Amino acid sequence: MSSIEITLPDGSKQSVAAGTSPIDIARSISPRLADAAIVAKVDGELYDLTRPLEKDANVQILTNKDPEALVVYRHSAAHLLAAAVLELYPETQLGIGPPIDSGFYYDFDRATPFTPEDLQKIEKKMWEIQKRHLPYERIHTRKEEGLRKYADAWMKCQLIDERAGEVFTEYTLGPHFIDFCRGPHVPDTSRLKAFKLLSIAGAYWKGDEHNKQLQRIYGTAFFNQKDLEDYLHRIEEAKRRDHRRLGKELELFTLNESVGAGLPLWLPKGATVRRLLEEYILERERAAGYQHVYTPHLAKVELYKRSGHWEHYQDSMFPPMDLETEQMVLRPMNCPHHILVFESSQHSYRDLPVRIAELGAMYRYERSGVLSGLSRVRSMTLNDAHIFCTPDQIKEEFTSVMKLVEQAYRDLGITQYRYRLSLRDKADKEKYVDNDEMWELGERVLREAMDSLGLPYVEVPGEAAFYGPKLDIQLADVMGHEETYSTIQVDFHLPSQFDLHYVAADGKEHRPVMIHRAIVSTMERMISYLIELYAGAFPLWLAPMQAIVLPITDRQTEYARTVQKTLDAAGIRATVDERSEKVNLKIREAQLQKIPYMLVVGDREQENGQVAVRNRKHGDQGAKSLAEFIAEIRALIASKAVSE
Ligand code: TSB
Ligand code: ZN
Repeated sequence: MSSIEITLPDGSKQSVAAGTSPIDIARSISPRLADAAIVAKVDGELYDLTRPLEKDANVQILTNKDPEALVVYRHSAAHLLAAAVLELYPETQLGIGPPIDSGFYYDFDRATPFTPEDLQKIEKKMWEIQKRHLPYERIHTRKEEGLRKYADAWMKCQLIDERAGEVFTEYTLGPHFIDFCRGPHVPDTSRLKAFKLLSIAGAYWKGDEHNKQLQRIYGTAFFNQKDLEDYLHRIEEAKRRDHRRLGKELELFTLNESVGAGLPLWLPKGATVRRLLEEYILERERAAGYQHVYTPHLAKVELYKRSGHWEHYQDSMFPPMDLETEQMVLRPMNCPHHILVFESSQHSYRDLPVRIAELGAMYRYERSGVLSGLSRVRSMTLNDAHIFCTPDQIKEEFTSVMKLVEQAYRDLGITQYRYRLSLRDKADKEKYVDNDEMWELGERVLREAMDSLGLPYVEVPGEAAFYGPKLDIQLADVMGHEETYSTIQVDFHLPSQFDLHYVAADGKEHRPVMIHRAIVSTMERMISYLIELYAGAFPLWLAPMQAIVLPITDRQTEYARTVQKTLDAAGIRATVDERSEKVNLKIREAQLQKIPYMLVVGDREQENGQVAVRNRKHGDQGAKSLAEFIAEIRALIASKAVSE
């Protein structure tokens, strides 16, 4: 028998008989490795552990340490799901069943809808099959034979017809299951140690709404029970914190079909939180030397042709409105307007940096599939500013913007974030302005600024703005999904498009640099984050309602109103629950509304000018004079304490 040479990742070589499989090689290295092995990588391609090797190759054994192995593992779990479904409901036809980021799914065509009880039954059957140690067997089938064999299986036939070569591979699992599949898979079902079915949804065949609707069963799988439980816990937590749900429950915002997708309506309580955030950031900016302006939400198309938005950013813009003599367009960014503000007067080097700021409303045509509550919308208000400065002022400006960001995050209680240096994709001449020199300069400036602050960052190509690189600050939600919030962008392009200049010390005209920056992102995105961060229980200083007065009986209603008025006069947002309900019920409801302080007032409190204080987190705090309570809570508000 001929022999072949296997090269292992450490560079060592083995001579083995042709037809040896990766699992044999794993065994020869160590039995432990063979036990932990999930799949192999042969010359860069994923291989079943049992697939014979026919020629010299680089072989790597992947275990539960490799993310690529998890994908294979989940794909195998999807097959296990389908095998269980076929055993229970043999009339079912199979669609596709791939691994996905969060686990796997399988699409089924079956006249009777699956119920949640069916899901339990299927999962039980999966465990039964798992215990049978059934192998995932790879077989080769000729295309014509496949089409004949599967004449009754309409989806499989279509797939084979469209995708199969002369000969294609199939995988079997037990007597009932066989699927058109490229693989690879784990060697047998006993490898699958932790999985769970999660939900049932409708899905169109090939994602096309003109096609038949199938039933999609979602599940997830992990290498061990602990990882699975952590994940399930995170999903529960994500549901509990979901800002779309809490936004409704706490009456913060609403979305209405009559207005349109991605166009939120801020309800009074949400509007209060937003106004507090706006006032907060405006004050910080004012103190940091920003000048605030107001500019219109639309402009002539020509303005965006000049800026480059029309050429590079049109996909994200609403189409223009045709007027009699001109075309207007909703602005997707505020930069061109701020440039015109800068340009409205002459500037000498002594004026620089000029910092033009606005809570700027902007409109982006985000595709309907990506819209989500407040976090990705079509109408939004950005805490925006454009700094016009000399090249040697960039670093200092960058640093003070960073300080503003850090201060704001401290005050908002945001502690988990990552820095991303977002660069252009050099090959993409359509999305990014074509000017190598300018890009290299911008990137260098940002790198230097970050390095001198000693901050860690990851560089990601293809995420820059069309006009320049950005330093983005990324926050993750409970599921680990990251979005950009704060951003600082260096731009040499727009100043030249608008032929901006200032008079320098040498008496000549020089071109300023622009820094685009947003500290707390859009009000929409930041508030979606804060809702989830605090699960709706906003820190005292941001809470739409800070205290609620709860009279025990109608006898104290008058006193309760006086308490509320006194709080109001002290700048504390308070209300009275005047309903003739039991005080315990009122407390429960106030608790659900996540109001930081409940002030219970009965005869005794009324006589002594007191309130019995209950905190939403710590419960009963005892009776206090109203004046004492006010002094305490005002101190907490002023300190922007994030947990009272
Ligand atoms: C900072 N011209 C710059 C500005 O001067 C600009 O608009 N940059 S941006 O395109 O990156 O947008 C700024 C921030 O707005 C993003 O970092 C992101 O946090 C937020 N944002 C962008 N699109 C949306 C959206 N569809 N919904 C909610 N917030 C968004
Ligand atoms: Zn801008």
